[in-house]
Amino acid sequence: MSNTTRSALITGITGQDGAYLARLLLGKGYEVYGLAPRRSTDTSWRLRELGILDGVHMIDGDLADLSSLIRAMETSRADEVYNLGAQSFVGTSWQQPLLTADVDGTGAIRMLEAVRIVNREAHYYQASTSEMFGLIQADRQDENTPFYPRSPYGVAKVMAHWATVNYRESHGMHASSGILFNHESPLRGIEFVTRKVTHAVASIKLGKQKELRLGNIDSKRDWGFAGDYVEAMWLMTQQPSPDDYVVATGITVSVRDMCKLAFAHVGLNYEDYLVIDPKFMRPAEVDVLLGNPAKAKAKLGWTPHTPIEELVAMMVDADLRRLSA
Ligand code: NAP
Ligand code: F7E
Repeated sequence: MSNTTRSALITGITGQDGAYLARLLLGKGYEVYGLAPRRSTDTSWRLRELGILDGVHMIDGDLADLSSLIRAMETSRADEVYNLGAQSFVGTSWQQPLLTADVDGTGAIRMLEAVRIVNREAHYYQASTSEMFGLIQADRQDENTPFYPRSPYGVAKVMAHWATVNYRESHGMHASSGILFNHESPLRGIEFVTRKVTHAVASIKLGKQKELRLGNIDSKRDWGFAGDYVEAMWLMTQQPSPDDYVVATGITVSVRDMCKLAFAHVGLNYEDYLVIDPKFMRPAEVDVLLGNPAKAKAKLGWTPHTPIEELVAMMVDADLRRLSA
């Protein structure tokens, strides 16, 4: 590695955002290291799909294990650390609240400690979330809106967010928190509602599936494209000072309307296939999220480029391609 090549460590590199961020950083000439927990099956399909698996250095490690994070910092000699690793599925957080708290909450503190111990000059990004707003305390949520998390996931992420602020204020670290609203892509996990819908639409269109079972279709989300959102992460670590930023589109759409768009893209009517199944209802719901990204626009110069119609079409087309292959 030359003296001028910057190095980045990404936890959660095998996830949706990790894959897009790795591609972005490789394109900018970074040496990219990815921390990934040991699994019994191959989890690198997203990196493979983006054609970047051979370009990244994979490091065995887990947010539950501080020693592995210290080793990852030493091996990567990272100038920038992006903490994206998490148990990120809200529904599962009620089934595994302690694991979620440990990985998503305490895990962020472990990563911050590893940065502080090995190289406190490294710039740190924390993957915070609109789920922290939960039972919303303002119609449009921004950096000053109080948090009211509604799930064990949201609770754990509030802890990680405040830990990030605290390391900034206590240790003078360049630690930023990106409060990202829902962002999706063809690389989204199939358990999340957008991808569950686009996969089902493709499958129904190809005659492989008859119906789609969902829970609460009246909830509303501010949905953007993950490829746009990783740019905001990078912009945060490039700033002279660390800060917190809301990253969103400023438009909210119901699950029902998102379904309508996805089915309409292949010439079908969602009402002919949708079945409401209480199995997919949550113990406590986040009814509506709507972000105000004014600060990210003004200070980072960041704007989203992908309207929901384009995003849903991209996802349905990708699922059609995969299922036809
Ligand atoms: P994702 O696709 O679920 O990816 C999560 C990543 O974390 C995976 O690579 C996963 O590896 C890894 N991971 C899980 N447990 C771990 C552990 N104990 N130690 C280290 N890594 C672990 O999530 P995403 O959508 O890319 O989201 C990235 C981050 O942004 C997450 O922190 C998420 O909570 C947050 N976020 C996401 C959104 C969104 O809308 N996508 C919005 C706001 C914030 P395995 O696959 O092997 O488990
Ligand atoms: O649910 C409703 C569900 O699981 C969206 C994560 O990336 O974004 C994500 O969390 C909405 C909810 O995402 C089904 O009840 C209805 O109201 O796609 P989701 P999420 O919970 O908003 C935030 C910002 C994160 O940080 C998280 O990591 O859709 N819904 N029926 C359903 N949801 C799912 N998954 N499955 C259904 O059948």
